Amino acid sequence: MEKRKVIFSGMQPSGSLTLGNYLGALKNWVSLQSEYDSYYCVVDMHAITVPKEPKDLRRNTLEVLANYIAAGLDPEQVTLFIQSHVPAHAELAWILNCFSYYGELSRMTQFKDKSKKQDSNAITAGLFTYPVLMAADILLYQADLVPVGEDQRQHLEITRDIAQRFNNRFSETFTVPEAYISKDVAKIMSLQDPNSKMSKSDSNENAYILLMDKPDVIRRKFKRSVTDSVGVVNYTDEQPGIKNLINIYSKITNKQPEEIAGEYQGKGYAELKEDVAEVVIEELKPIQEKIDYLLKNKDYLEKIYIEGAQKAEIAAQKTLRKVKRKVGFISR
Ligand code: AQP
Repeated sequence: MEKRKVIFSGMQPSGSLTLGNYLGALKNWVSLQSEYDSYYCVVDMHAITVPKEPKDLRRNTLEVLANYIAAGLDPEQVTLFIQSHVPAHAELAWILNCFSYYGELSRMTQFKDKSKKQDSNAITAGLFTYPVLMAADILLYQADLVPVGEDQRQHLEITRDIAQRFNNRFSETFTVPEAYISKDVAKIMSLQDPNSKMSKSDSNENAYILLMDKPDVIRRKFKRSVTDSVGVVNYTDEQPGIKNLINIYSKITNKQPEEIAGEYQGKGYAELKEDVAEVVIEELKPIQEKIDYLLKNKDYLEKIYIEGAQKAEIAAQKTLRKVKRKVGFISR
């Protein structure tokens, strides 16, 4: 029997998941789960690269796991686990740090964006080497495909570079992974600044919709979303706020963006905002019911992440042993 291809991806519990995380990545994960051997991780070690309250991290970690399952990931089919439960991630990251360069890490857009938001004395080495930890996450499982949003493309490129460099220096060790980015609308933008992406760690909570937001909150956030003064609904880069609303509508209803724009000719922005809010509320309703249920059943979540880590550990150790041998570490 032909070996199934491997998928790895993860999200940071740097907050609760947003509509951007869901439409840009999680929905894809769900649609791929039956075809691939899949590992989906809650990357808590990435979440401490910027300051994070321990109690929030604990809460968000379980929330993200619950969000994964509620959105449709089936723990019977995929391996769901928490990154810090599999120490091989940290071990491989250290080794790969020694095969990654200051120059290439300095060029990472996410590092530049996130470090701008911190006091320069508060930018951690962890934030700088974040892409190396991400490379370790992916390469440990010999992933063929990594389903992510468009914003992560650059991190996937550096992962491929590091893998190729290691393979060339020693011998074939890592599978060189491909990014799997859904072709239609891979990036959802902030509702307050449609030129930057929607992020769960945005300091302005009106900038994002959380999967757990109540209907009234969703309506209010869309109502306040930043648009423009043109006054006509067009699907164009000149009107990024309106374009983003249409993209959200399109991603959920599967209607073409141009068709949606056509339906709003002669109508105001308020109507578009209200309708987008309603389709989002409908889409999230069954997910929210499931999240509520899961968060009240912590024993079940615990069972999932313990079993998931046991399975992940086996695959991760296999790669790590090979890597350690190749770099010249003595086994005990
Ligand atoms: N706005 C977005 N549109 C499309 N896809 C998105 N993703 C994130 N934001 C959008 C995708 O979701 C996954 C989550 O990745 P992550 O949690 O590891 O980090 P991130 O990309 O940095 O996500 P956030 O929400 O912006 O987190 P913070 O605020 O902590 O930085 C990835 O697949 C990403 O592409």
